[in-house]
Amino acid sequence: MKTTAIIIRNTGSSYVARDASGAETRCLVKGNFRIKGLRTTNPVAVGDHVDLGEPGPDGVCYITGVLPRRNYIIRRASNLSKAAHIIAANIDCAVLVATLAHPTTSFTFIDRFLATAEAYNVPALLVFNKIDLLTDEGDDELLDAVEYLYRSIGYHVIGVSAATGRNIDSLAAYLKDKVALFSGNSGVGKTTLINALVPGLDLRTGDLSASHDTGMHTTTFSEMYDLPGGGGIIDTPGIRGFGVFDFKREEVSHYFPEIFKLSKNCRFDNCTHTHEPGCAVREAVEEHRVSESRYSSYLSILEEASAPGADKYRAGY
Ligand SMILES: Nc1nc2c(ncn2[C@@H]2O[C@H](COP(=O)(O)OP(=O)(O)O)[C@@H](O)[C@H]2O)c(=O)[nH]1
Ligand SMILES: [Mg+2]
Ligand SMILES: [Zn+2]
Repeated sequence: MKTTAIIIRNTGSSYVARDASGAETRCLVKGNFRIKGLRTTNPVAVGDHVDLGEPGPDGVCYITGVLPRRNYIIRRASNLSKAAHIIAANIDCAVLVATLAHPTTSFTFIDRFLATAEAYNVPALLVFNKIDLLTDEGDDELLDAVEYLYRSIGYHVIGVSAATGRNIDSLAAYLKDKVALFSGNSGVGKTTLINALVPGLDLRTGDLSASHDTGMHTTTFSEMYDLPGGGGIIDTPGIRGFGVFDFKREEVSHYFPEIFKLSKNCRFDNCTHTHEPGCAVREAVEEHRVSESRYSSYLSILEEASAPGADKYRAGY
């Protein structure tokens, strides 16, 4: 008999899958489930729906097939490698945990995350944590302005405090029945938030050793935690960003929704919104209808996309 299950943990050589009854089984990969055109170091990832064969005498099953993925997020297997590592598959929501202070998340980092989510076609959620620390003069206005900026573009934004519990209920309501991937710089409170959302979990927080690695060479593996009301959170310890997506120069503007909308009014079809006459985007930046920080994030991704060799990961998309 064949069983379908979801991969909830990847421990390197083996996986843990959970079936519809909630039973967890350790399993191994049999065969090769490569994504066409993409060299990956792992054939199966957390979030994958898989077919399992009969368990052997030791209780271990073989994964005999991977169901088609709705989407997946990858990172480079290592800095120098051309191979990719699949971080997670079948994600409903990409959550960026950011902070306006202690530490400060840069707008470039936020915008790069949002553009990457657009490129992967995964809905994004912006969570500003540690709002209990916004006590300086002007802090409330800053939070309001940032929430207004991203909401006006169409993103969902929630300000929370994992420490005091403020707005954790709205976050839990939003995440209900979704599979959400949590990303963000170390120290922003991802683990504390996951603990607040999954009662009884008690993961270790404030781990300084993890904050020193770049996420490129670590052997930490993704794991999915069940939300009590349905759905799950995928935590990717040691991975700060949210996958890699190598943007094609002419497509960068497609991943900035407010810029993309305006670009229809540019004089030239192939306007890069950098120097061309009759550019509706630059006009909107000058008139403060597009935020300068968003425009400068756009320019920085555009510049990177124009660098030689920028397209070497695109084959699999
Ligand atoms: N004041 C305050 N501190 C927080 C909050 N959330 C997390 N922290 C603290 O921030 C530090 C880093 O949290 P952690 O969850 O380990 O961050 P991670 O690296 O993103 O997983 C810890 O000392 C937490 O206690 C919050 O909402 N308010
Ligand atoms: Mg953590
Ligand atoms: Zn333009």
